[in-house]
Amino acid sequence: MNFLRTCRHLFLTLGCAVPALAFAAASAPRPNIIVLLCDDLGYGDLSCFAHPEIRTPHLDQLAREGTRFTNCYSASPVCSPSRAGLMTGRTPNRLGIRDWIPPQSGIFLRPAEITVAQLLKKVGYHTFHAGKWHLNSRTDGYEPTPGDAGFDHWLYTQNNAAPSHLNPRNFIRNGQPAGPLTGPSSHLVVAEATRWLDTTQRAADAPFFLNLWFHETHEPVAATEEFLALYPDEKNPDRRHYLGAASQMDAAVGQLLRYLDDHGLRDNTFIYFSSDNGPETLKRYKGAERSYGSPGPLRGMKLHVTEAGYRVPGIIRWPGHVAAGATNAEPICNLDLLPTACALAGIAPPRDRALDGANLLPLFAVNRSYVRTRFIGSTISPSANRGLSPSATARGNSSPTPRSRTSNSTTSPPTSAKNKTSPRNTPSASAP
Ligand SMILES: [Ca+2]
Repeated sequence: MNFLRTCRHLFLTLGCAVPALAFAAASAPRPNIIVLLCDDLGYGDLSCFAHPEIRTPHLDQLAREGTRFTNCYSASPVCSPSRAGLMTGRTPNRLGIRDWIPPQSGIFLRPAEITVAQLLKKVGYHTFHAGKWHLNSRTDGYEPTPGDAGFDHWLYTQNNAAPSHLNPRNFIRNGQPAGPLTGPSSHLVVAEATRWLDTTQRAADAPFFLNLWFHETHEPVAATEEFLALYPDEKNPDRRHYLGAASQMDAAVGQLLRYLDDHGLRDNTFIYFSSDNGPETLKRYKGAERSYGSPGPLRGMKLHVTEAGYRVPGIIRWPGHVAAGATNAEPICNLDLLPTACALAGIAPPRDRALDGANLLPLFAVNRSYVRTRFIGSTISPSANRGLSPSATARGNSSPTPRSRTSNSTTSPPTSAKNKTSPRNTPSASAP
C-alpha cells in the first residue's frame, strides 16, 4: 500500500484526522509488534530479575538488547481483567471484568470495546493470536472469539491448556478444534506463529502483530525432560517442574528470536514481554501443587493488591529506539500497550471513550521529557480477593487523573454470536 493510499485508508477507517505520526511513518516502515505474555510468572521468576536458580538465557538476552522495566504493572492481579486491560487500554473496572472468567459463565470481553488488534488490522497490520485467551467463557462460537477481537489467525484455549501444558488437546484454531497437539504449549504457540509468518501472503510493506500469550507458568505446570534436566539438584519434583516450565517458556522465546534474526526482522520489530499477574500461591486450590513462583522482594502474590499481585517482569526491545542493556524504573502498565501500539502504527487511539493507558514512546527518547498523566489502578472483586478485604490500588508519578467508572450492564452480544448471551459482572465463587 503506497503512502497516499495509506493516508486515505487511515482517514476512512478511523473517521478522524490523520495524526502527524502517520506522515512521519512515510519515511520509516511501521514496526512489527510482538506481545509475549506469561501466565502467573512472578516478578522474581527470571534470572534477569534476580531469580537465584531459574535459567532464562533468551529473556536475559532480550533484556540485554532492550530495556528492563522494574516497575512494570499488570492491569489486575488476576488473569481475565489484566488481559482485558491489555487488549483495550482501559482499566478492567470500566469493562465489567473484575475476576477470572469461569467456563460457561457468560462473561466475555464485550464487542463494543475496541481492541489493539482491531486498530492495527484496520491500518494494514496482519494480526495473529496464539495461546491462552481467557476473554470469553466458551469456545463453541456462542461468544466472541479472538477473531472477533481483530485477529486474522488464532489458535487458543479459553483458559488453561488441558490436560496439562504438555501435549494439549483443547486448542481451537480459527473456530475449529485443533485436536491433539504434541509438545509444550509455549513451543506450540511459537511454532504456530512462525508457520503463519512463513505461509501467509503479506503485502510487502505490511507489518504484523503477534500476540503470544503463553500458558506457562500457570498450573497445571508441566515441563519436559529436557527442561527438568536443567535442575538436577532440585529434589522436590513439583518445584523442579516449575523451574523447568519457566526455562521451557524461555526456550520458546529463544526460538522466536532466532526466527526474527534469520528473517531479517529483528531491527523493525517492537517486542513487549511481561506477565498477566503475580505468582500463584502454592496449594491455594486443589491442583496448585507446583506453584513455586517467586514475587522476588515484593509483598504479596497473585490476587493480592499489594505490589507482587501487579508488579511483573517487563522487557521491551526495539533496536535503535529503546536503550539496550538499560534498566528503567518508570512505572509502566500493560494498559499502555494500546496507545503505544497506535503511536507505533501512526494512528490515533480511539477518541470516543476514556483510555487509561499512556503512549510510552516519549519514554524511550534519549532526552526524554516523559510525564505520566494516567494513573495505574484497579479494584478487585471480593471473591477473587479471597482471604483479603475488597480493595483497590493505584500508582502514578504525577497528577493522577482518576475517571468515573462505567457499567458493563449495557453490553450487547457480538453479531457473529449464535445466540443471545450477555456478560455478567457477577463475581465467580471459586478457583483460579
Ligand atoms: Ca494469570
